[in-house]
Amino acid sequence: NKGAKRMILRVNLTTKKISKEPIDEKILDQFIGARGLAAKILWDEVKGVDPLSPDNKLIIAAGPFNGLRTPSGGKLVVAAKSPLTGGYGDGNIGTMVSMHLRKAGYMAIIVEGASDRPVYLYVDDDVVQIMSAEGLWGLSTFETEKRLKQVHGNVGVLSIGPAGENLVKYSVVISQEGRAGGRPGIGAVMGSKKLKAIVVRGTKDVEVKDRENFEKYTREVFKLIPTLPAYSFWIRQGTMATIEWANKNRALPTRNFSQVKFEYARTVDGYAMEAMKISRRGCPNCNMACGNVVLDIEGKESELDYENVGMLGPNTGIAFLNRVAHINRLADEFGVDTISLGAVLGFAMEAAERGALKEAPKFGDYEGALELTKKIVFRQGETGNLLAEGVKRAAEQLGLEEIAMHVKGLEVSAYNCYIYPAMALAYGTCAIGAHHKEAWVIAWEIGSTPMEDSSGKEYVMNYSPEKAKKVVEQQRIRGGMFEMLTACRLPWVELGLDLEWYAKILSSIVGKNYTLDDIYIAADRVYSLVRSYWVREFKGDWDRKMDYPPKRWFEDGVDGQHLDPERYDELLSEYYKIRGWDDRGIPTEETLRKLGLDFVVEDLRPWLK
Ligand code: PTT
Ligand code: SF4
Repeated sequence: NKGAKRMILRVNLTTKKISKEPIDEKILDQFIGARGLAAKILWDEVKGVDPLSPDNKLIIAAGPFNGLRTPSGGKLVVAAKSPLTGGYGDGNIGTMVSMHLRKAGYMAIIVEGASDRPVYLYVDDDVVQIMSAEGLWGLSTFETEKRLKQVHGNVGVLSIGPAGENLVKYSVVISQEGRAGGRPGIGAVMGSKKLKAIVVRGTKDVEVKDRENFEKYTREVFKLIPTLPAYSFWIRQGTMATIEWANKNRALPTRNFSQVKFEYARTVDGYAMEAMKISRRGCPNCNMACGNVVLDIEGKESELDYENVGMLGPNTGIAFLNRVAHINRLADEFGVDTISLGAVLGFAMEAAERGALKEAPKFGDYEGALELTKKIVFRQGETGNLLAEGVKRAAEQLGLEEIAMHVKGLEVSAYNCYIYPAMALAYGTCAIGAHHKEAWVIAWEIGSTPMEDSSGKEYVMNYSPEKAKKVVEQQRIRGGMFEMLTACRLPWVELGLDLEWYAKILSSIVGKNYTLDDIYIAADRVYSLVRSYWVREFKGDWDRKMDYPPKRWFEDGVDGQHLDPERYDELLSEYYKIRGWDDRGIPTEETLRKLGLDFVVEDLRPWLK
């Protein structure tokens, strides 16, 4: 097959203009791909706009690992200015689109403007068309993908469901009935453009500069993965093993994070899942597939992960996996983020308990949670409409900020951090708001840092500067390397695959020698660019409090223990120092120039010290 080019595909849904632009190779040198590319495009092109207006842009960005048979390299970044947070927003999704996009000859798609009628984008190698989606609007993501595959055959599909159509601020993009991406409302950005789906077929060969070494390294890694010691348990439980672990370590979000252990954890943990499991699914090119499929209470398939279950189960007080699995399946069909949905439901339940919200169920009320989920997705009534805005806005309106579990507007994922300052810092400084994806330091924090026992209390952890260092270190790998390549980080996180493999494979693809340190410098560049984006979009309203975890972790507690605000603040200063950011968390001019981000300086000038 002909070689695939590396173009940017630009589609304007207002004017219907479609154009293809060669990618600037210097940008790939500096930013490697995917998240790096998306951050650069957003910086250059999306400035000061309303995230749900036609001026926002949806970026679908691939990296050098995509389109090739790279280990667990079937991931893709979806990004935009976030309607949930108002800052940089992206997500990572396992999908065949990652393969097809590169094989069709594109590194990224930029969708701008907005259509006045529902449409989908169809990319078939060089042929690109905007097609009517009148008959698809209102359908679930599963039905949408099924119909599009009936029409177009062997393609990759990204789609939104009713949540994205109704502009639910935490709606996501779904692919392959159980893969989701774009927690900060990337689904709503598609909805605002009346873009129901993106369908891609690519048939060309993606260039590899050093084919011999590429084949050698990837063959070795694929062979190595099933031999790693953690593999056999991983394919049994996948991320679901974390329920038991988080419960034991007092980190399980329970009843809107007010508790750290769930008395019914056994009914929703990895063993409960194993008893119900009917099959395993995965992302493209993965030989350690972790998508555990069970049947829900209605006998329908549902693919479970730790975050989904932790947030829709313990955090809402709902026991029994078949019920949690049903809400999880609905979330995928509707295209709404399970983490934020679980956080919103838990918040609403506590608000009801406090008498601030009338139409909300009690903790543990499965039927009530189901009904409320539908109200949110379809924005029915005052309560549904309010909760569709996310925890931050709902809490502001109800005067309940002390129980609102979010950072920068993005709901906290499933780690409860009253006694875990490093993990709290990871949430505080994550590039998109409270997500564990950038630095999952809690396992390290529990396993390898000394307990502080001066008060005689067993569970108080320390605030050593090592923790800030560890957060940055993990951000470089997880939020940096894996998001730029794009490849799944789980072979490394869960099985301990040596990171050197990634540098070797990358070098063989691009024909330039990359060390891990080279990749980490690019990661630092992306972090400072993304931080600059937040500062620019928030204008004068930026300060270090934006990097604080939720208030609740400073106030309530585990056996009376909670985070200490002063010591957290010191840890944050340490983090800023390592990053080369000033005491407000803004990159200094020196840091920007050192990282080759000179183009940022003028825009950021009003806020530079
Ligand atoms: C990710 C976030 C996560 S992180 C989970 S479960 W996790 C939730 N999954 C959702 C879902 O499912 N349905 C839904 N409607 N909403 C959901 N929201 C939540 O989204 C996912 C895996 C997992 S399972 C994790 S940790 C790893 N994440 C990776 C990442 O971020 N980057 C990377 N390079 N590799 C990763 N590997 C793992 O991928 P967001 P997926 Mg995801 C159904 O989307 O926005 O990044 O938030 O992609 O293909 O579903 O794989 O215990
Ligand atoms: Fe996808 Fe799981 Fe494989 Fe990662 S380990 S690529 S999330 S199936």
